Order: sequence, then C-alpha cells, then structure tokens
Amino acid sequence: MQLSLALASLAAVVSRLPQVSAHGGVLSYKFGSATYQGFVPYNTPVGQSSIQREWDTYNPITDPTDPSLSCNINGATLAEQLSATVAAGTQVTAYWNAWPHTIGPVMVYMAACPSGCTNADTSTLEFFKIDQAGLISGDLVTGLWGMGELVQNNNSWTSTIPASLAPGEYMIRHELLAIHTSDQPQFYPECAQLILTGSGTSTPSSSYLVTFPGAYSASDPGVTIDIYSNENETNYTIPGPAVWSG
Ligand SMILES: *[C@@H]1O[C@H](CO)[C@@H](O)[C@H](O)[C@H]1NC(C)=O
Ligand SMILES: *[C@@H]1O[C@H](CO)[C@@H](O)[C@H](O)[C@H]1NC(C)=O
Ligand SMILES: *[C@@H]1O[C@H](CO)[C@@H](O)[C@H](O)[C@H]1NC(C)=O
Ligand SMILES: [Cu+2]
Repeated sequence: MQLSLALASLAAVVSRLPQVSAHGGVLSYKFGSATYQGFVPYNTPVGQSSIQREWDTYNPITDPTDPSLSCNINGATLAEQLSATVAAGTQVTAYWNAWPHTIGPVMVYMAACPSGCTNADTSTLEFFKIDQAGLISGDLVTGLWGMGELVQNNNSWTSTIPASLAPGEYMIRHELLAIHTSDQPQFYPECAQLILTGSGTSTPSSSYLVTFPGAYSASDPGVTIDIYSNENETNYTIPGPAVWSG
C-alpha cells in the first residue's frame, strides 16, 4: 500500500518532468567574475531574492505579439528584487539549463529604466540589441546556429556590454528564438536588472529602440519560417533592430 502510494507520487512527478526539461530558461548570470543566481521557476517567489525578474514556466511564448514577450511570464518584480552593479564594457554570461534546441538565433537586448528598473513595467521599456547570432554557417536545417553554439558552449552565451554606454539603471534581456518546429516560433525571453557604472556618454538613437511586444510580427521572415521547406537556404534574417555596439 505504502509502496504503491510512493510509486504513484513518483509517477506524478516523473510525468511532469518531460514537459519541464523540453524547454527552459536562464538559471544564472556572470558579470565579470561575479555570479548571480536567477529566479527559481516552479517555486514560490516568496523569499526569493535575485537580480532576475520572476519567470514561472520553462515553456515558450509562441505569439510574437504576446503581452509577456518583454520579460516572460509573469516578469514581475520580486519583493526582494536585486540589481547587479556592473561597469560598462564588462562581459556578461547567461547560463541556461541543459538546452534542448539547436536551431534558431540568440539575441541580447538592454533597455534603460528612466524611473529605475524595480517596479518598471517592462512592456513600456525601449530595448536596444547589443548582441545577436543567427545562422552562422551552413543551411537552415543542418547548419550551425547561434543556439547551437550556445549548447556547445556549456549552454551559455557571453556578450559585452558596450563600453561607451552611459551609466544608469538597465534591464538586460536575453532571448532565444527556437524555430525547429515549422508550425510556430518559440520565444524564451529572460530579464535581469543591473546598475551600470562608468563614464560613457553614448545612448542608442531611436532607430535602434523597440518595445516588447512591438518589435516582432508574425510576418517577419525570421519569425514565421518553415526551415524544412527551405532546407537548402543559407540565409536567415534575424528579427528585431540592428545591433547597437556603442
Ligand atoms: C558551465 O555552466 C555551469 C552553470 O550551468 C557553471 O557552473 C560552470 O562553471 C560552467 N563551466 C564552465 C567550464 O564554464
Ligand atoms: C535540397 O537539395 C537537395 C540536394 O540537391 C535536394 O534533393 C532537395 O530536394 C532540396 N530541397 C528543397 C526543399 O529544395
Ligand atoms: C533568403 O533570401 C531569399 C532571397 O532574398 C529570400 O527570398 C528568402 O526569404 C530568404 N530566406 C530566409 C530564410 O530568410
Ligand atoms: Cu523546447
């Protein structure tokens, strides 16, 4: 009796695992040599203290105009929200779970928080892209993608915060766009707060700035795409604005 109960509860746990492990998100960050743990999804936010905004599911967002596209579901400010203090020009590494997908681009954005990032409504922030990698080599199906490079590199992605970027409070937004299914795109956005230091004076002009939702549409060639019916193509158009490098 006790054993069958234990087996039943084990089966209940195991049945939830495939869903969880099929996708994922950013679990931790490194800014320079400082490591920061991310929010722990599938756990209560009560008592969690992190530089990352809350995110509640490993599942992707599949609508490019979803209201949660800025900072995932639910993207809330934590009661014990932290921000990482980082100098402009620092390398930032985001570490994902054991990432299961290798087809699609990696994009990294930042946005100034004019009234501070804590409690900022992330759908109103104006994001600019600081880094991206789409189809690096080969064709759409068998080629090397940014996401494949991420998997090869310990499920991590390293970018440099533009050295000339003016100091202030910023949101940093890492995003994977998995396009291995031909029916719908899979967006995995993750946000963390930082306080940027330095003596830079540059900020991106309006042509580099986008909001989420707003930056993408279903008609973008890189968003709605059936790679399998274009398997021999070697070009891919990464969605969103051009990269601003300072
Ligand atoms: C690989 O990633 C994990 C975090 O997922 C990190 O703890 C570890 O230091 C990384 N290994 C290397 C060699 O960077
Ligand atoms: C891709 O190229 C291969 C080899 O030339 C060919 O057999 C295949 O039909 C092509 N695929 C498409 C979708 O055109
Ligand atoms: C590749 O380029 C061709 C010609 O410009 C275009 O028609 C096609 O949509 C592009 N493919 C992708 C996947 O962006
Ligand atoms: Cu997945």
